[in-house]
Amino acid sequence: MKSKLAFFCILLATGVCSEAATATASVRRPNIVVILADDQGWGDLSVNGNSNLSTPNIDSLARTGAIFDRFYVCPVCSPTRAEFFTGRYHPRGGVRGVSTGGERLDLDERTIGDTFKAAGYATGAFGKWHNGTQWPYHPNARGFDEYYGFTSGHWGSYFDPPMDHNGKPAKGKGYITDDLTDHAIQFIEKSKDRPFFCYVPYNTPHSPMQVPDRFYQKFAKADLKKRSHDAGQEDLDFTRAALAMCENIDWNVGRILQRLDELKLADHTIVIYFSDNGPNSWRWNGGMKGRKGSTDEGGVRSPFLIRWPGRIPAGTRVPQIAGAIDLLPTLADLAGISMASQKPLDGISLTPLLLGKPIPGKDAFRRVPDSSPGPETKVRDGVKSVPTQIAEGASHFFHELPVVAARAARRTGRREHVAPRRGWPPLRGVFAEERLGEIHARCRKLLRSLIQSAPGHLA
Ligand SMILES: [Ca+2]
Repeated sequence: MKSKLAFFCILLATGVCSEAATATASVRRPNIVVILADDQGWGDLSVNGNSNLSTPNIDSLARTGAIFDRFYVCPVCSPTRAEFFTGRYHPRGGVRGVSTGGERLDLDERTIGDTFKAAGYATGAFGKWHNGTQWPYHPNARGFDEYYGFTSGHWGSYFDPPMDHNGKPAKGKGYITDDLTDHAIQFIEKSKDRPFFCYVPYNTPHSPMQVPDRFYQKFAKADLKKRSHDAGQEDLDFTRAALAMCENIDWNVGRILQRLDELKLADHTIVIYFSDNGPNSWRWNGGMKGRKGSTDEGGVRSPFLIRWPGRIPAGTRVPQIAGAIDLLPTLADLAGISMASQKPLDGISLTPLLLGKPIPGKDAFRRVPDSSPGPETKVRDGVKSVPTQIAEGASHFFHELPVVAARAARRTGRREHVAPRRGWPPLRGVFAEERLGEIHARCRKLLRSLIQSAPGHLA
């Protein structure tokens, strides 16, 4: 009897083991490739209507996956990257600018690299980092096993430049985006037998406007049909170089997609493409007001394309508003993994939109880092949900809070002043901290009261 029981147990155990093995095999996580351009505007792609250039490889992501009409990022580099990394508005993580330490992401924040690394992914980043240079802000300390690129906000030369390879000096080879792509492809090749997260933050068409001749030749004397809505402000030579750099990016995106095909990884890989802010010059951008550095539409609206063959229906067009804060929750959701951070998120998973289902009230909240409140502060679309979010505890919106609170009060017909008209900002020193706390407490109290008394306005 004992031997029969033992035999049964062995069979059971074997069955359980094989089931577990099957389950493991069947739930293989998708690979992720995130390609981020630097200073490329919404209008710098042929898929968005720019007939000055041709970007067939990037455009193909829309044809074989989804394209978003209204995807929002920040007006400048580091804040967008911080929001992509954390799924949280950039001030929460201490990112308030692009230099003098304002670009550093607080060390108690966990990045998207941390999340995917904790889930067993091989993680690599290849390009411009711009969220802190020295350890422990270095990419290798923020969830990325491998890093090749430069950690500052811009670089002086794009041909054979000095580079950082896992914290050690290295010599770049050839044109920088080609070199970054070579390293990204090598990472994909060596990681192909396990799930990988490959982040490719290109540093073009950010200045200096250097591009290989073979890409520039097409534009050197080109008669550009699509011009900035204010043609007098456009520097055509700058535009020509930017367009050539965008075609170079497209060529490199094509190399990545082709290698995924050759390795038979395309069907198991989610590919994302977006930019970190609006265009870095006046050039055609769909007639939108504003450019890089501005919270106007042209400064913060980015291309966004995502492909996952067989999962996201080909040719999907998403009209709803979305932003870089949504990418961490979206990718974690699509991959079926948990997030490394327990901090509250500002972004939400876009999975329902990608699968053709609507999601309720979505907002985007944008400001220029280090700017004063007032005309620069923009709250679009789901404006209703922003006061709720702030009332519930976001404490970093120092300057915006009184603006948002007063605006919310006006919408419900109440005239309330929550901050002094003069002396705000700046408030400095210990006294200022006390005043900030007092003012914020008043704002939160007002917002909570508005939410309770007028839920239709502030749901
Ligand atoms: Ca940028």
